Amino acid sequence: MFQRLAFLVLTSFLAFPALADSVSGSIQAPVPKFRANAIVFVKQGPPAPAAKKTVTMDQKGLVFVPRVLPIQRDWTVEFLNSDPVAHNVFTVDGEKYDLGTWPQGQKKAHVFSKTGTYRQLCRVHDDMIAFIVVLDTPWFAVSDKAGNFKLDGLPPGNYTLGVWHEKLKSADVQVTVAAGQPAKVDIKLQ
Ligand SMILES: [Cu+2]
Repeated sequence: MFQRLAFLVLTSFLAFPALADSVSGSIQAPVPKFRANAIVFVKQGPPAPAAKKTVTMDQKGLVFVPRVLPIQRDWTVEFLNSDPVAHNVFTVDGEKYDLGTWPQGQKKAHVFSKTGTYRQLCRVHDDMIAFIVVLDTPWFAVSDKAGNFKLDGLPPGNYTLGVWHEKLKSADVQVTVAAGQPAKVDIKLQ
C-alpha cells in the first residue's frame, strides 16, 4: 500500500512539472580569479516572495567569511568573531555603522533596511574587507571558483538579471524561464 502511494506521488510529480525553475550559467572574466564571487541576481522579473532571514558573516583566520554576501532588504546579518583576537565591524557606506569591537565567540547583529553595497571593514585589522550587497530580491547566487552559479526557485517569466562584482563592471542579462525548462546563460564581465 505504501509503495503504491509512493509510486502515485512520483508519477504525478513527473506529469506536472514544478512551477518554479532555475537559471544556471557561468561567469567569464578577464582574469580567471575574478570568475569567483560575482553576485547574479534578479533585477526585474515576476513578483518575489518577501522573506526575512538571518544570515551570518564570520571573522575567521583574520578574514571575513564569506567575502561576498548578498542578502534581501530587511534581512539581519549576525557578525560572528571566531578568532582568538578581537575584531571590529564598521562601514562607511549607506547608513554607516560601527558595531564596536568584540572577542571570540560573540556576535552582533545589524538589520539592513536599504539596498546598496556595504563594504565591511575592521578597525583592528586594516586589510580586512568584505562586501554585503543588499538587494530587492530573494533570488540571487554567488559564483564559485570556476565561475558557475545557479538561481533556484524562479517562477516562469522574463527576467533581467543583474551581475555585481567587486572589481568588474556591472552587467545586465535578459533571460526567459519556462516551466520545466531550466535556463542557461553565460555572462562575460569586463
Ligand atoms: Cu579584525
